[in-house]
Amino acid sequence: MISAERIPNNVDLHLNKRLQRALEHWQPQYIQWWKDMGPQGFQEYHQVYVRTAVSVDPSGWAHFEYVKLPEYRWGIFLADPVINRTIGFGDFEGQPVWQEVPGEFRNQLRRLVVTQGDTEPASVEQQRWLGHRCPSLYDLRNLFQVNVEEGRHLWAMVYLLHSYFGRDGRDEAEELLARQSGNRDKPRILEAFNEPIDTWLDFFMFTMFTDRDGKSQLLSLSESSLDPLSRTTRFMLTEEAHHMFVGETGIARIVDRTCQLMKDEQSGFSEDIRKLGGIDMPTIQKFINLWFSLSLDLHGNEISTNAASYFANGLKGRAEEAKWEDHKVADSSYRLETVQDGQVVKTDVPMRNAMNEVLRDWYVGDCQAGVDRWNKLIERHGISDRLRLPDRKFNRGIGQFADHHFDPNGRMLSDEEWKRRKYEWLPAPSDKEYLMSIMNASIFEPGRFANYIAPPQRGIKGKPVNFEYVRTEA
Ligand code: BYC
Repeated sequence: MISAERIPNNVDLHLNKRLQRALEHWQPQYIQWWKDMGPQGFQEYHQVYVRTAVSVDPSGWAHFEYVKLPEYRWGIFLADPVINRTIGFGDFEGQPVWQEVPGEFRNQLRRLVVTQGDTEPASVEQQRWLGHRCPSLYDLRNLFQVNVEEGRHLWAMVYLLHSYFGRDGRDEAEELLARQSGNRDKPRILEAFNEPIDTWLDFFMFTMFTDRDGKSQLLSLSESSLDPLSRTTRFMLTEEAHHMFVGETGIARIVDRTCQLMKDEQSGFSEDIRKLGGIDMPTIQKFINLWFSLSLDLHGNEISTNAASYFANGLKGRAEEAKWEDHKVADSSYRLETVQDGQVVKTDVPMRNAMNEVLRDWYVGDCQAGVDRWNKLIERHGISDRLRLPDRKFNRGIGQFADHHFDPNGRMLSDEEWKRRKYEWLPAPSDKEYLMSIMNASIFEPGRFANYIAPPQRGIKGKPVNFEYVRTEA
């Protein structure tokens, strides 16, 4: 049933017959998709202590209750309008923002909305088996919270498709449920969203690094001249923050536990940690290398005419556009690395063509701040190991470096050396096997945590750490 009660919203859904009709058709398909492709084994008999957004103000936002996952109330929210908002960058700077899609930019905008929308269900699909290996009820609940919010982000993009893109938009909304992560014939659009997320180390790295690409992209879309896109993505950013919290603190808790085990062992050698059932630092580093490099790819090619045209037309800006001085960026250039004749060289390109790289700069800085916080924790334990981000050229599948190999220091390697050494830097099948062996069962006892991860410092919404965050029905 399509009702404001079932679908919390601030878009006057009760008055909008066209949107109601479109959703009446789409929503049952969505629920079917959620049951088939969402969290496996936790749909029928489990209740999860989740937050549901019921309005955009902080009080409506912090509404917590036990919910059966398929009964979650996925809503449609736009951040409050900015009165007299004008276009903030590009060739139309200073003109009023658009409340409808201009015909000449319809294809480009649809493509951006579809690409953004495609990542949301993809991530739910990637994570659908993790519940069976959860390290605690607290973590299980966080996984499901992230999943239902990714579902809501899909709703946000489907709202835009249904409301602003007519028949094509309705077709695209259906396609978003038809593509599947990792499916050979109908894969998800962006590559990182076809990678398996088999272990909780992958999950925390994904929410740290890939959700942070979500943050960069949503920040840049929230600058858009298309006001409904800007307002929708502005509200999504508030949810994204929680996903990155789950990732960053998840890794911090693993690192914390690893440090404790290193001290208990008194040898201080990370290599001994596996004997104690923990996750050694070199393994943590390999997963950083993997998920950081995959997420760098998500920013697109370093030199991109798509990016230039998105910027010129005001469709997609830079993160925190207001902090820049020049919003037209018509004449400046940007110096970046490329490969020419087998050598890495610095090249100047028109700044508009380098907008993907400019956003990547913002992203790398934000990731580095998180890694610094992990290193402070290790330092507090008095341990000398340090984690780091690999060079941007390492393990790239998209862009200027995709046809070459580099080590994490950015040194170019021959194909032969890469093949021989790649598992020094990336997870090897044996690393995955080890992780699966310590994650082979779920821990459902409130307050208990798997041996490889420390408990969090506090629970959720003032509840204790040993609260029953997921319960089976009485
Ligand atoms: N994989 O000029 P180029 C999130 C394609 S994550 C596969 O380099 P452009 C979330 C590209 O489509 C944020 N293909 O790229 C996180 C193009 O194809 P065509 C998601 C790729 O267009 C966690 C060709 O290569 N949001 O929210 O400047 C959980 C050359 O294009 C990839 C967005 O992505 C790739 N990685 O930039 C849940 C925002 N990269 O035209 C959710 C919307 C490029 O030759 N998307 N290609 O067929 C965009 O702004 C842009 O599409 C991109 C690419 C930044 C992704």
